[in-house]
Amino acid sequence: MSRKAVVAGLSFSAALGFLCASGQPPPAAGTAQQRDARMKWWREARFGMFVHWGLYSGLAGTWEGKPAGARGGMEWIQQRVKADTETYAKRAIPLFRPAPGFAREWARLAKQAGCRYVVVTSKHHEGFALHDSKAGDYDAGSVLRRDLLKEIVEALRAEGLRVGFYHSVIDWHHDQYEYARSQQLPHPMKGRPYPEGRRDHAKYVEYLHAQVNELVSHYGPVDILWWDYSSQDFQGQEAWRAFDLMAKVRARQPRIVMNNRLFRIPEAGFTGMGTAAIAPRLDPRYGDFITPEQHIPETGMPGVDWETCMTMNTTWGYSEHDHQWKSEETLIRNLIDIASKGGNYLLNIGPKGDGSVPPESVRAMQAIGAWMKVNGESIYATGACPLGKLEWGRCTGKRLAGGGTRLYLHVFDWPQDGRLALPVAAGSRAKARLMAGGKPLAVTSSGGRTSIAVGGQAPDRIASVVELDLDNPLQR
Ligand code: FHN
Repeated sequence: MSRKAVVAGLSFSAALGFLCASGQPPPAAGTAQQRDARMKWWREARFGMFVHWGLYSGLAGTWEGKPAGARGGMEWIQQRVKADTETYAKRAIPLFRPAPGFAREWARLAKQAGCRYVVVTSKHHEGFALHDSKAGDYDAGSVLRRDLLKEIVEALRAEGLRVGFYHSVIDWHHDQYEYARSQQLPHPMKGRPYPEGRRDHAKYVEYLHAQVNELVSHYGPVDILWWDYSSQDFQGQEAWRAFDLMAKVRARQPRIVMNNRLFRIPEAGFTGMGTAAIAPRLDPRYGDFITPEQHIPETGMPGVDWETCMTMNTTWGYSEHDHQWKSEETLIRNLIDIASKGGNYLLNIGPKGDGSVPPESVRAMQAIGAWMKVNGESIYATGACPLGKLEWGRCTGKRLAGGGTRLYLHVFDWPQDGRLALPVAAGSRAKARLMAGGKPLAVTSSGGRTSIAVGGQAPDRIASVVELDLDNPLQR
């Protein structure tokens, strides 16, 4: 453990002192109005790009010439092969060779896809940091003499994208991280004695706080901190001094949005350890949004901000063996389904060791972008569908000036008879049009049901959008 790490850590802690001596959750950061103001851009954004990129990307799911697995997270390859950090680093570092300009390719792709924000792994579980850190020596600055995170942030801002850092609190490199304190969190050395004989987790937590301080102090305005992840048996203030960490981050970045993964309790939106173990609740003292992973909740969660994160194949980090790509139809309909339930979609790419993006991911993001170019207004700044379940597709909505409602009807299954049925009375002055091209459509309403004459031909094979303006708030 280098001396500079302790010094860096202490200066950050001293700046704000010890905030939660009792370990009790501090009061929520700000009023509900202040939180709504902070969250406004995030709630309107609806669509972000996740990027998993680290030393594992150069290994590409291969270890000693063989696939380390056919599916699932290859960013976990160190744990899958049970490699100690020295062995892992020796094999992985020579394969991690970011090409000049890699970050501009990511930023252009995210923009082209219609993403409003990008969340990049500043450090994943392997412990290798992408920034030039003074708190340790397992980082891009120390190893590659580059600040890769600076290159990424500059490229994202050049495209007008919001910047998010995914930061792993789990660390498979640090020699003070006490992996034996959790039976549920993964570690390549789990079950084996500490190589050093004993460890002092408090020193790891100082290092964690020091590196996070670097991230929120030296890279300009940071829009999102995406923590990852805690367990029921090791979480929060005990594991990470979580309340202090959040308070320090908010002190440096008052407008930042943070997720719920410094904790793993029901009040923070978790019912257990599985990625689907989500509770539709969140006390703002534990974060700003909850994080369903690799699945879309059945229904929306009124009053709870949520974001589904998802891979395009089955792995977050790049694997040359994983060809189980989701179709463009699935990805576009996922985005629509999530928006119709009032959530955000954080869709992942896993660039290779040189930073290049797998062509399958490029094609998928470009297809989403082509759909969003025509129909993005039906996703951005919309709210959950007020109509309940619809057999033919989904819907999103927004309030119109003057008190009316605009519904965006996303038709997956185009009606054979050319008439789109809605289980609601649209009112006599309702107006409808096709989003693609703007062709006006006839609307008839009777007995609490509405029919829109959409014609025989669907404008889009994946999802066609019909815009329906109602003079007043929806009559159910
Ligand atoms: O273990 C990580 C995993 O590698 C990946 O980063 C996902 C993304 O949400 N988070 C953890 C699993 O929940």
